[in-house]
Amino acid sequence: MKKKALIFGITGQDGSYLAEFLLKKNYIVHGVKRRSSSINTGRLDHIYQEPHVKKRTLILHYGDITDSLSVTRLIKEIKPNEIYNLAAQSHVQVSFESPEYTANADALGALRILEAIRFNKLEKKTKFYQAGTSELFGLNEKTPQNEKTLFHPASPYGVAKLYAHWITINYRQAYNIFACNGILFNHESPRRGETFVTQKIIQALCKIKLKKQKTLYLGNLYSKRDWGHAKDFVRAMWLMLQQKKPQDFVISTENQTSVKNFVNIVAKKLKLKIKWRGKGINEKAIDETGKTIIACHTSYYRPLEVNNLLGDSRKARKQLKWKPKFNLDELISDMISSELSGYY
Ligand code: NAP
Ligand code: G4F
Repeated sequence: MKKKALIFGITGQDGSYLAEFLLKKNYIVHGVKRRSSSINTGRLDHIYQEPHVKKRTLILHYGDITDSLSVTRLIKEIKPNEIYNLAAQSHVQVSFESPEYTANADALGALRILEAIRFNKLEKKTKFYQAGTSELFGLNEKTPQNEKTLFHPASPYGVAKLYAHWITINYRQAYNIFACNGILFNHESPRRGETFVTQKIIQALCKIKLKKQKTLYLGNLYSKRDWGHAKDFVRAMWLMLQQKKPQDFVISTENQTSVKNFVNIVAKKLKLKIKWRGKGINEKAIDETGKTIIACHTSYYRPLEVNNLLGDSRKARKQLKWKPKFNLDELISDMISSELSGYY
């Protein structure tokens, strides 16, 4: 019998790669998509064209993680072997603008799924993956950060994810549900949303190179992130649910770069010669002709910033036998070539 997986957040970056990964492993994949006024399955549509994806192996359902009835009904009907909760309002800056919605989706969303597993008496059958985040470390700048590092979230997003982290542990301990938290550091890809900084930089610098855009506006250039490739990270999610006992794992590349250095690498790959001038909000990059092609703008600064994220993923490397296949250079090349070819 084929295993059944249910992915909340299947239309997102990770959801689409995870769906592909599980289909290749011969799963029947069910996914939850939200009703939206324009089509939101762009990251999935190509899957139906692939020869190994037979009819009825990728099945999409309407639902919403903020709607207990739809969550409970879908879990009751599908009775999945594995549930991946990737659904979230996943933008840190937006969480300062929509804190209550972020809490509802990102914190209570996890609770709704766990409670539905229990309510439908699926504790022994259904394994649960919760999409945790390095944002949990927040203001705790002691690096590298691992499973034992103290959490100090620094945004409504981080605080909501902290609840989801602990409710996952609580249901594991109280009801013996096979429930795992992945504490994933930043991961990107050609499918990354356009308002996250890596994709924003790559898309803008490609357009500037092609003379289709004049200036890229950014916020804090000095925050440091441990950026990996989403394809590597979804493999780790699946591995966590294949272990003998449920545990929590940090997933990271163990390499760190600043936003400014990320810009420099992309510019170099695109053969855009830039020179940095000024400081703080007045810092900018000019091209060979002296034109400003990158500038800072107050609207991209956050009320509170997470400056320093660098993961120590030794536990995952040892127990899951996981390690990333992409390094930063390969990630950036993949994103640039997809952007220039107009295909992801
Ligand atoms: P993403 O591209 O923003 O995808 C989020 C997904 O959640 C989308 O499918 C979105 O649907 C869905 N969603 C949002 N609100 C929902 C709701 N109320 N009901 C149902 N679905 C909803 O995020 P991602 O980068 O793939 O990340 C996946 C998960 O990992 C998220 O939980 C994120 O917080 C977490 N995470 C991400 C990273 C990272 O660096 N990428 C690192 C650590 C943790 P629409 O397509 O309709 O918007
Ligand atoms: O790309 P970002 O928006 O990602 P951030 O805030 O690190 O969050 C991402 O990673 C988390 C894992 O640690 C996930 F949980 C979360 O869901 C999301 O996927 O920003 C990265 C850094 C920040 O320090 C930000 O202040 O880039 C800085 N930045 C500078 N200028 C900018 C910009 N970020 C954005 N989005 N846009 C800018 O113009």
